[in-house]
Formats: sequence, C-alpha cells, structure tokens
Amino acid sequence: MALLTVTRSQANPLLAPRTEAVHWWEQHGVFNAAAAECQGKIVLLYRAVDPLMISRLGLAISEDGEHFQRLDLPVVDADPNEPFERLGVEDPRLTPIGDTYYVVYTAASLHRLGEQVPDLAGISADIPWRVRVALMSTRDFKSFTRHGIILPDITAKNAMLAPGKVRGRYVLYYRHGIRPMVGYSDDLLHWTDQEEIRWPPVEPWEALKIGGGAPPLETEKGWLMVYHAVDANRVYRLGLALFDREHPARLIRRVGPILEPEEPYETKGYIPNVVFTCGLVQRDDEILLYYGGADYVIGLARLSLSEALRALE
Ligand code: BMA
Repeated sequence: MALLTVTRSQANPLLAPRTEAVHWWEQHGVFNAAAAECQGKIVLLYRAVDPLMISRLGLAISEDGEHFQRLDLPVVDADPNEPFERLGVEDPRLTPIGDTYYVVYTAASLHRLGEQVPDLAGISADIPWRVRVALMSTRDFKSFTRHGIILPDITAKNAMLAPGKVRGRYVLYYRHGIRPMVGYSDDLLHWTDQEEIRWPPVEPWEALKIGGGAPPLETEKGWLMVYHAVDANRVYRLGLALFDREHPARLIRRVGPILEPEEPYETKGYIPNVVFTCGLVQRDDEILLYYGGADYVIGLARLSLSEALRALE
C-alpha cells in the first residue's frame, strides 16, 4: 500500500460525555457521529446514550472541525410511540441531497416477549435486540422529519445513502447481519434489487463482520468509503474501500486497516477496542474523519484524499 498517513487530532477525544445533571441524556457515552458541512460550519449529529441505555441524537457545531459547541438538549429524541425505537436512535449517517440533509439511522428496540429472534449466522442474540434501518431528514438541524423504517423486514444496520444516483435511482449501503449489501430506490422509502457486495477473501481483521462506516465520497476514481470490520476478538478497525460509480455493489479495491484502537480512549470505554465511524467531512484534499472511541467518546483523525486514492491503486 502506498504511503497513507492518518493523524489523530491532538485535541482527542474531541467530545466526551458531559456529567452535569442537565446532560443526563449523554452521561453514558457520546460516539458514532454523522458529519456534514452546513453554512461553512461543521456539524456533528452524535449518538448520546443515557444511563438507561436509550440513545438520542445531540448536535455539536464547529468552525475548525476540532473545537465544538454542544446544545444542552438532544435534537432528536427516541419516539416513545414507535415500537421499533424502544432503545432509541443509533448511529446516524448524513447525506446531503439538494437542500435537504437525509439521516439514515439504526432504530433499536427489543423483540416482544415470545417473538422469535432470528439467528444471524450464529450471531443470535441472547438479548432480544431488534434493529431496523430508518430515515429522517432536516434542512436546518433544528427540526427533523421522520420517514419511518425503510428496510422493514430485515435485521440490518450501518446503513447510509450514497452521494448520487445510479441509473436514476438512489443507492443505499447497509449491513444485513454480517454481509455488506446495496439496495436501490426511486423514492428513498422503498428499496429493491438488493445485491450482496462480493468481498475478496477476508483478512484476519475482517474475520467476523464487514460494514459501511461513513457515507461514501464522490471521487474521480469512484465512491470512496471508510468502512469498519471486526476481527475474531471483536476489535473494530477502519479501512478504505473504493466502489464502482456505475455498479455500486462492485468493490474495486480495499485497503486497511487505516485506523485501529491504540489510544486509551479507544481501548477503554464502554465497549473496549473500538474505532467506528459514521461520518467525515472533505475540505479540499483533507478528510476529517470523525469516529467513536470505545463506544464512549468522539475523536478526529485526518488523512489526505489524494493519498487515500493512491493507496487504493
Ligand atoms: C456496531 C454498532 C455500533 C457500535 C459498534 C461497537 O455493531 O452497533 O453502534 O459502535 O458495534 O460496539
């Protein structure tokens, strides 16, 4: 692999749980943030977990991408009337389309007592978690419109919209069980023609699961995605994947890991040994990669887009 330097911010972790009573809703962790540029500022829509393990979304805003101001209250609450969201709103990913920011997220809940829990290739749950992919949108990061569950029948998470259409249709990357997949839609709500992404023989760091990380970037070489993979010891690392712009399920090449748990805030936290991303921002040749450390804090790592593309040649 050609030289690729990934540099952690000296200000890491950028965001950690605030402990005052008013911030009770994020006391158990802030991590896995969606990222976007909005009116020249960088916004993070981050997952915040309360002491009862319910997830909500908080908003953090920055000029320089490193120093953030947070709101006192969450911008998206778990909907108590939505049986798919009993455990809340997890792992948002943002994709701007026109003047609207679409947020694809994991709706987390529990199966009803007695309901059959699907066995996902041996990752059957002792705890009856139920996850579904859901969509909301916003124009201003103040009010959010819910569009509901978009993959109603499957246990899927880690979903994100691609930044453009293919043959007139929207493209969704997601992980179904342990498999990375792609689906297509005319209206963002109904997804069909699902394709499995054919992956080369997995490397040890990818042994258990492979899934999307940040929504892909449009580049001259194809769609560039920072993805995550899990090894047999449940260590989460990040790699780079390049997908064919015309055939989004076709992986051109992948390299990695480009980031793995090393720092104390990545090796110790709520879930140890996790670096996990839901969002990045591109500013000229620089990629600002935001990532969750150990399901507890948010860090930033910088890399160069041109170096990333060279590493994938
Ligand atoms: C994944 C997601 C993430 C989490 C990661 C590590 O499956 O659920 O929310 O950060 O596991 O625990």
